[in-house]
Amino acid sequence: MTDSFQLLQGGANGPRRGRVSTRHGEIETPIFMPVGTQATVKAMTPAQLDDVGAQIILGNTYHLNLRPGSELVAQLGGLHKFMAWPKPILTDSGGFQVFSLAKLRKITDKGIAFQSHIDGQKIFLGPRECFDIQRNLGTDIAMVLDECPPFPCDEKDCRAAVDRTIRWAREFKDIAAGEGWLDAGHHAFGIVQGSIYEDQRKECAQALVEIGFPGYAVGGVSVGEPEPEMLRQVAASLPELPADKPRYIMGVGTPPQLLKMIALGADMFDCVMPTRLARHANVFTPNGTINLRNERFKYDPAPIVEGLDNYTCQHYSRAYLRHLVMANELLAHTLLSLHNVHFFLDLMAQARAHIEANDFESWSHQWIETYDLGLN
Ligand code: PRF
Repeated sequence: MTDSFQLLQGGANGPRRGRVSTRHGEIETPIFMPVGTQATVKAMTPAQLDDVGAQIILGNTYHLNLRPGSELVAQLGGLHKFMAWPKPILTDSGGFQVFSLAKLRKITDKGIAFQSHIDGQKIFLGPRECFDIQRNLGTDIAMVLDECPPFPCDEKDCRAAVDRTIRWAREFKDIAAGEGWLDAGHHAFGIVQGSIYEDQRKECAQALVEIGFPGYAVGGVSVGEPEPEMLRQVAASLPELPADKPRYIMGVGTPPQLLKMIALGADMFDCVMPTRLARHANVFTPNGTINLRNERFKYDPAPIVEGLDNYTCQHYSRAYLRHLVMANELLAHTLLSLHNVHFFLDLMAQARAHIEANDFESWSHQWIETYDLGLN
């Protein structure tokens, strides 16, 4: 296994600067990863993603396996070529999506049997299937199959989910290592589960570290628990993970949550929030979100964010963007998604710069205060 993460600044706790090396290039951390579930970041072209500074995007094992199928993607040259995105791709393992989308699930120690939410087809996803799909896709960073318990979840059920998560992680690693896939420069990340039980999270993290992965994720957060609980679980999980490996918090979060987790030592994030909110006319500003359907933007000549260097803010008024939204024009999705994704990526670029300047804490405190005040 090649040395694929450089910790450039910081340590096991507190904000860190790092660099992840993959087969398709390097990623500067902390970083936000736009979500491209179905081999597309909704409403954006790869050229636009590149333009707003995306370094890595997410794909989904569950969706791409159902449609168009991972063998088809492999035959057409892999996911990077298929979707014309030449930079790094991370794929989620599918377990989490089975729980939120599929019908008639049955979990055993071997894996998850379920019915497709698209056509009812019966499918089985175990560590072997999960690996094969991600290998076919040609992903740079694969996620191990895990079981994310729902919130709330009692201690006993959580224990069973954690045990299976560790078991599947071990099997996944053995398969990936056995096939020379890790030696070829691909990554596989273990996922810490444990719901709100800090002792279980610690145990899970320690077991994963013993198995040994090129990176680790914290899963099972932002599943309906209050924010202080989420931060407590991230804070309980991260110190158990090696300082010299990247840490990814799955499926979060709001801009202030990202900054709070960076302060705890997190490196990578993904969330549908910027693209999903954009499709509902909600856009991000340093003073919180605004909804462009609001009448008060009807004659507003200002860009969404004054001086922000993205195509949308450089060319269009809130009044024009509001018009596109009200007329149900498709371009609204593209222009608003482009802005929101850029806003998240720009926030990460600012975070990296302030970590380097050793003033992350004061900057981030001030940033969050301004955002939460919401004086739009
Ligand atoms: N596991 C996986 N993917 C995920 C999650 C998880 O726990 C979450 C929870 N926030 C989002 N995506 N494999």
